[in-house]
Parts: sequence; C-alpha cells; structure tokens
Amino acid sequence: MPRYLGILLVLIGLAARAVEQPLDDAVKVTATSAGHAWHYAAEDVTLDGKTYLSYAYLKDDQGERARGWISFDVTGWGRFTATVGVSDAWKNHRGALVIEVDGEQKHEITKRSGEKPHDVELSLAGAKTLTVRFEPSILLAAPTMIRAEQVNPKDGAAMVWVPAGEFVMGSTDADKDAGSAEQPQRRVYLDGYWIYKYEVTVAQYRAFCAATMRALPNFPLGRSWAGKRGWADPALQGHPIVNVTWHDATAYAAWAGAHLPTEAQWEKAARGADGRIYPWGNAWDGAKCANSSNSSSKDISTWPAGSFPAGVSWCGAHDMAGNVWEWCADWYQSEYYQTAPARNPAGPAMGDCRVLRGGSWDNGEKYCRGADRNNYIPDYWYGSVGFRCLSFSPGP
Ligand SMILES: [Ca+2]
Repeated sequence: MPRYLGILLVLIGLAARAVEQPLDDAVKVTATSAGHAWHYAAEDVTLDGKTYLSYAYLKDDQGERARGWISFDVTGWGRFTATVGVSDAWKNHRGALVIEVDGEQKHEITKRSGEKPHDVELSLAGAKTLTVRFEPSILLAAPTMIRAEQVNPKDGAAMVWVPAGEFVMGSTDADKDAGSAEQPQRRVYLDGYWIYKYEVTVAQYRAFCAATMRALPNFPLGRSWAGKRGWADPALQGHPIVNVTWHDATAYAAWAGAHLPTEAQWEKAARGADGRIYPWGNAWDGAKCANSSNSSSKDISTWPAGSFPAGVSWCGAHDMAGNVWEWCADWYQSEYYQTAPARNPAGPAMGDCRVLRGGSWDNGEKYCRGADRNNYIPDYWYGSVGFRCLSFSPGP
C-alpha cells in the first residue's frame, strides 16, 4: 500500500497569557484552505458553567494526507501566544497560515518542516470572528521510490531512474534567494526518465571526441588543472569536462543516444517531488557539494564526479548542486513559468540563451539551489560549465 509521506501538519497552540475579558460566546471561527476541501469541526468545552471552543480541526478530504489543528486554552480569553510550526515528522513540506481577527489580517506565517516554531501575539479580547486560512504551498505525496540504476552502453555512464509524476517546480516569494524567473511555483508532471548519475566526465568526453574526430575543448588553466598534462592526464579522467558549449553538450548527447535534460527534468532530479531547496534538503550545507567555500576560495575548481556523496539527490544523482553548471536543453526565458505547460514542459520555442542549472565550484548557496535558473548564449564556454545527459530507455 503506497504510503503518503506528504502529510503536512500545522499546529497552532494558542496558550493563554493573561485573562482580560472573555471572548463573546458567539465568536465565529472559520477555517479554510485554498485548493483543498477542508473540513472544520469544533469541540466545545464547558468551564465554570460557560462554554468555550476547545479545538478546531482542519482536515482535508483525503484523510491522513494532510491535517492541521488549532487548539485553544480555555482558561481565559485575551492575549494569546500562537505557536506555528510544521511537524518534523513530515519532511519537506510547507504551509502558510493567515490569521484574521474580525476581518483584519493579523499574521501570515510560512513554515517549512524542520524550521523552529514561531510565536506570535494575538489578541482575541472583544473579537467577534477569528478566521484561520491554511494555505499549504503544494502538498504532494512522495513517489514510491525505486532506486534503480543502469549503464548507458554507449558511453558507460551510470544513470538513475526518475519516476513519472508531479513535482514542485520553481520558488515562492518566501524562499530565500528566489528570483522572479523562478516564479510562480507550480506543479509539473513529467514522464519517467533516466538521468546521468554524474556530470559527463573528461574520460567520457575524450572518447566522444576520439570517435567523432571532434576537437577537445580548450584546456583550462590554474586551479585543479594546474600541473596537469592536458585532458589525457590520468588525474583528470574522473573530473567533469568543462569549457564545453551548449552545442558541444548537445552533440555529445546525440552521440551517446541520449538528450540534454530539460530544465524541468533537471530540477526534478535535483529537488524531488516535494520542492526541497537543495538536493539533500532545505538547509544549506557547504560541506555537501563542490562550491566556493570549499573550492574556488581554496584555489580548487572541479572535483572528481561524486566526491560529495552526502549531497546526493533523492533519486541518486550526484553533484546536482555545484561542481559544474549543467547545460539544459531549453531556451531561457525569464517569464516562462507564467505560461509554461504543466506536463512535460520543454522550454520556449526560441530564445537567445540556453539554460544552465545547479551552480559550480565558483558559487555559493544562492546558485546551488535546485530552483535557480542561469543562462548563457549557446556558444559560451567556461571552466565552470559542463553537463549531464538523460535517456528515455525503458524504466525499471
Ligand atoms: Ca553540477
């Protein structure tokens, strides 16, 4: 039986701080949730001969898929402290709570799972209505995960399986470092695919050039390449290839019987179904990828592919954050998400630049986010730019 992991729990504990005056018995409490059919139920409690509201439940029509509740301390009405949090038990989910008293918005609080609860002051003295609007950003059941792996026989590259289904693409205003090009956040459905477990390596790219009589990219200078004897140097074979244009990357993919990922395919492989910010979760950790803090600032550039196993993504793809930027198939358009299709988006029909994703050894947390969108003209190349491929060969 598939187990829904996407259970969002938002708990507001309203704890009485001081008794001022009793809230009118007729106070009307309403609770709604955008996009979901939520049921509201109240349970009355009598205290000293007077009836107060004790609990209000918010529960959606899919039972255990999502649930929240509001509890009131019945020892008095007046000024309250509301504690808002999303349970740690349900990873990578988020909810926004809007609290209105007599039609006036008092608080809007957005919390992700794992974040510390947040206390707000709320006065209900003399109030007639309390409205709590619960807006789960996007609730998704995590896909049944089959960690599957196979090798592309053409270039020997390991590939990991990304199952068909929806994921959360893009960012909201509430996300730190989010740019407007990442908005609006939306659900996107993708067919299943295999994505390369690692960025394409120097050894793989050399084999492609040898087989197709193609010139190797310019050899970069300095940093991890210093003292090396060109692309054939044994110490570089497991590093990602760099200095490749979008055309180089596309030609490699065609030779390998593969494709470049669309940016949607790239982002799903990096973030999973649930909109996590980094491949490993929602909190930045510079020790989990090749980034400026452990690389360029120490005169290091690329690392051998897969050097940061703690930063592996949900589907088993390595270096989705950092090491090298990765060319994607799509043309770049900053407003694309506003009109993009919800199924298998393939990018705008035309443009000037192609999308790059994931940040590099020369970037920090902002650009290593799975939702970040970079772009360059397709002829651009640099020592921080590489790629990985994708295959539609049959799934596991
Ligand atoms: Ca990368």
